[in-house]
Amino acid sequence: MQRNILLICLLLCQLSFAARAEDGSRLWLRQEAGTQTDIRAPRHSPTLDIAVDELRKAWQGAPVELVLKRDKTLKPEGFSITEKAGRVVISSPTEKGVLYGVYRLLQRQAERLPSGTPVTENPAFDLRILNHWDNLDRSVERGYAGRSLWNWDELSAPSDSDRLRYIEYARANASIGINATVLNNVNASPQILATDYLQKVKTLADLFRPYGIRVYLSVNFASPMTLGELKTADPLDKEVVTWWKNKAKEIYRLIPDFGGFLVKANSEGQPGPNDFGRTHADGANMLADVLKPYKGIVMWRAFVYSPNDDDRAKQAYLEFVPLDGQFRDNVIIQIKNGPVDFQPREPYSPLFGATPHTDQMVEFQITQEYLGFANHLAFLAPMWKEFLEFVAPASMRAMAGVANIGTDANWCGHLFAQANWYAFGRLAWNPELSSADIAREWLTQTFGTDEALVNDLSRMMLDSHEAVVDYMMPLGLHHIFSFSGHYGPGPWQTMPGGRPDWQPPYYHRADSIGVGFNRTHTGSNAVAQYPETLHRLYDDLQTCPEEYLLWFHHVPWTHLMRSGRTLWDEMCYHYDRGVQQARRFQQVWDKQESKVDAERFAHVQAKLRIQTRDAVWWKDACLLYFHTFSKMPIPYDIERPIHSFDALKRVFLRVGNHENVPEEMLNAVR
Ligand code: BDP
Repeated sequence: MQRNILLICLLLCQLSFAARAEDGSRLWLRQEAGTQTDIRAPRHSPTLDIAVDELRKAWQGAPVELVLKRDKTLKPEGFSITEKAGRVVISSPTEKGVLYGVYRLLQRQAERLPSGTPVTENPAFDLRILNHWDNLDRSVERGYAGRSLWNWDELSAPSDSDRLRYIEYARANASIGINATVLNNVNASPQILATDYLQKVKTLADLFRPYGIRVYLSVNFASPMTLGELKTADPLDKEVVTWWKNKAKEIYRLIPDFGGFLVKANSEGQPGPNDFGRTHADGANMLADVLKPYKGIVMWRAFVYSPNDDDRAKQAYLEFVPLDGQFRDNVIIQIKNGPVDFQPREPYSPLFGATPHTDQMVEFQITQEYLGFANHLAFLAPMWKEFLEFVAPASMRAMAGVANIGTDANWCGHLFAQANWYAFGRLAWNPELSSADIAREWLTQTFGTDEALVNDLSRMMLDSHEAVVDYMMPLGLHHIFSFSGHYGPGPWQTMPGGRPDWQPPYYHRADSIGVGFNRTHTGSNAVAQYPETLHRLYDDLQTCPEEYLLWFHHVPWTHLMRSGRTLWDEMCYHYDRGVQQARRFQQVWDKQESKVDAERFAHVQAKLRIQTRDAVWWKDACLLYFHTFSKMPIPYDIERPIHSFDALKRVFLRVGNHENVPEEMLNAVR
């Protein structure tokens, strides 16, 4: 512990030094030096020592007293900040709560908010958890910010620089209220449960604990076979149960506050209880029983679909609703926000609210798998808030976010992608916050309080998600990415003999009549999975909100939209608007040149150039392709295509089947 405190001091010194390299590594934690006022804590402990250090380092106001006190109005991790007799008092029933209070005080200082205003806060969710999709070879599935933070080879004895990075990670999370992390990919290697890896996991758990962060693991359901050499992983087999029990014992001996397991089962080739003729409930309950004595939980993912059934969007619901009531109380069903897969825009998944006897949690994707990777600026708070308009936070037990963090100096690849990590933490703490509040908080902490800068950039952030939807998949279009990485457009791509639900035409269904997936009562009837009022609203072409139109309906090209335009024209205008927005973001950013340090300025400027080029690529590809069906002209008042359709189609052929190759793809069309 002594060593950790030393390291923390080293970290704080380094940070105050860092004014210096403006590489984005300091995230939103860029406070000026504190004024060394009197800070009092009730005792020494790893967590309270951090709280005191943070204040010593950055607090510039009145003396502070940290108080541990039960209070009927506060949840265990809640806190209050008041001012009494010239002292700021931060009070909470727990040390974690005190630490959260300290970070809030410092955040308010950075925003220049009045220090005298009393603040009382309780987290909306007890569990606010990041999901890392990190592999043991340090690759990151859908990761666009370098390699995995976890240097597994050296985790038994991490170098000082690795330790610092782990501590900074924990600190950043604590500063926004994240209190849990799943370290490894849901496509889990069984190896993570091997004894040598558990020792490494313990190293991280020990470093994160003072920051109030508990560690969880993704587990491979077949681990008893691959790791334990059993003949089966059948959840009802006695030997299998004993294997898991022993594993749990081993884990908790090393990590007494271990949080539990995240499981992707019978999905995209992962093993699961169905392989042994058992249900998802059988599988989840077996693990839940094993973890129960230690107060551990199971987060069981609902992301399941198979190629044989009719409509992929219906499948999670069909699988899980009949199992409602069969799950143990320490199982939470983890459901992606939309029914298909983290698309730029999806209606909410109708599974939410459909299992009243089973706990549910939402899984958001912070990493931008379908939103331009770390190249495009897309502030995701508005997208998550859209989901929260339909699903009441109180109906869920937790919020999970697929992390966008890696070894890049700026952690997230794109400086503005930090805002998505930030927004996830803030919304998991308080889903009532508006996207504008969150943008403003992040901007002032990241770039300072210049009013014009904050206004300009906040507008840009708030418009950015819609812009991406516009130039990629407006009006309810979805999953029309090229196969090779979910980055560029590929609505034309087919793979003879391949799974239809892995091919774009399955989703857009364009033909000479129109475009869109008929999910109404005359089609797959996915609409019937929604509560009655929404069911009726979505089922009717006249009342279906236009942002979901082609999600639910196959619509004639000549259909008249609310604007009075045909569907075809409307689609063209959306694509064009997306491009124009991207161009506008460049202007807005360039205007800040004198207000932002050169390094961060140039970084964002370069990213915005890529984004605009990509937006044009998307617009040209989709309009030229859909034109082959509509045969209608692109309205003459919008930008003409600058690429030929043939050249755009060749991009895929040249790039082949690689992941993460945006630069090559771009070069091919430049
Ligand atoms: C999809 C990703 C894939 C993930 C899968 C999941 O393309 O890499 O493994 O989701 O969530 O979006 O399990």
